[in-house]
Amino acid sequence: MDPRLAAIVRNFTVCGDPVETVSIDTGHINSTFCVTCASDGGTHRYTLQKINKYVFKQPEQVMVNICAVTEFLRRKIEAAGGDPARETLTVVPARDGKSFFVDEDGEYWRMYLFIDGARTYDTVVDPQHLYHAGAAFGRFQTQLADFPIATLYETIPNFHNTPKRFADFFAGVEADVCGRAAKAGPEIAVLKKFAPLADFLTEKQAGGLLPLRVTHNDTKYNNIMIDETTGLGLCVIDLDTVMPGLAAYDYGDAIRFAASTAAEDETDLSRVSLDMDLFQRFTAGFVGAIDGFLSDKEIELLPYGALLMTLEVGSRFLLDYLEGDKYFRIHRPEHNLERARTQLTLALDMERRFGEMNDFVRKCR
Ligand code: GN1
Ligand code: MG
Repeated sequence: MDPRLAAIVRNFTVCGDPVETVSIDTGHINSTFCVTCASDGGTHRYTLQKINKYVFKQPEQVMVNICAVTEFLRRKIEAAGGDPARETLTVVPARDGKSFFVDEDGEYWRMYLFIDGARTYDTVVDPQHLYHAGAAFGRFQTQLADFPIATLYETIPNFHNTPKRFADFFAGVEADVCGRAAKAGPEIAVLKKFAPLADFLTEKQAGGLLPLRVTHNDTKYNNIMIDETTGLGLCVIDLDTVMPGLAAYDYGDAIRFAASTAAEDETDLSRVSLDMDLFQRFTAGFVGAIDGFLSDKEIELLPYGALLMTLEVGSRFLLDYLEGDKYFRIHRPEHNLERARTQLTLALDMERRFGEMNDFVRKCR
């Protein structure tokens, strides 16, 4: 047991004393550990996270959002006869009553109850999970439909402001601070080709055609816990970026990650395309859960969310590569370039299949 981590754990209102920590390495941003504490009554598990301060400049605001959203969801789940301890995250307060602990280096830590009998997946092992994941992300939006949206902090300003992301990207290409742009010629060309589309949804939001909803904004497949017994989408996790946003972007971010035929960092690009079976399963689950809540226009434009989120994330990976890999955690030197390549390959495939995507969304109504 790492003594430094044990000391951090003891600052939270855990049951017993920490005996084991296991690092969970899947996210690109925060550092996450599963902690086991032992007491006379048995063992208790928790999820401990160090919040990445480079990414989240105001960790306290992140925690205000998370406490408010999980409290709100808890009441909704209870009213529906569900189990709030498993169907939403439960923040374990620090001993001083705060929702986080700041260590002597100024690092912010937070803790959740560990949810037993459920797990996340980085890749799809059972295609049926996709329907349930779609339903769970759709339900998440509907459960938060009457959340007081104006009380939410914008934890990362302009997080899904796609035209700004594109503008920042092209400014980064121009600056080329690490001299890496020459390595990314074809990828830069793809983003140039799609640049006129960048404001397609944000413009409609500004014009009043699309409303802002309380959205998750990071709907990767590994941010949903699947119940090991039922195979249903149990709990939506990673709530750092719950903010006002577009429904289509939550849908689209999930599609770009889960309905790809390959991992986000696959290096053999011939293996990267849109898996229409997985696309259809997720879409059916999502549209089934939000039908009657989202407007016809919001549903009609969902495929644009998939294409634009794929391009946006591609531009972010590539910009981070150009700027020296400061944002996304990397595991090999050109990891962000490789990630960008999969996203842009996938975007080109979505462009080819756009008609099919639209037809299927229409059929789900
Ligand atoms: C990051 O934290 P994680 O790994 O779930 C990122 C998302 C990207 C994603 C790409 C706060 O998500 O926006 O889509 O990587 N989160 C943040 O894999 O920037
Ligand atoms: Mg995240």
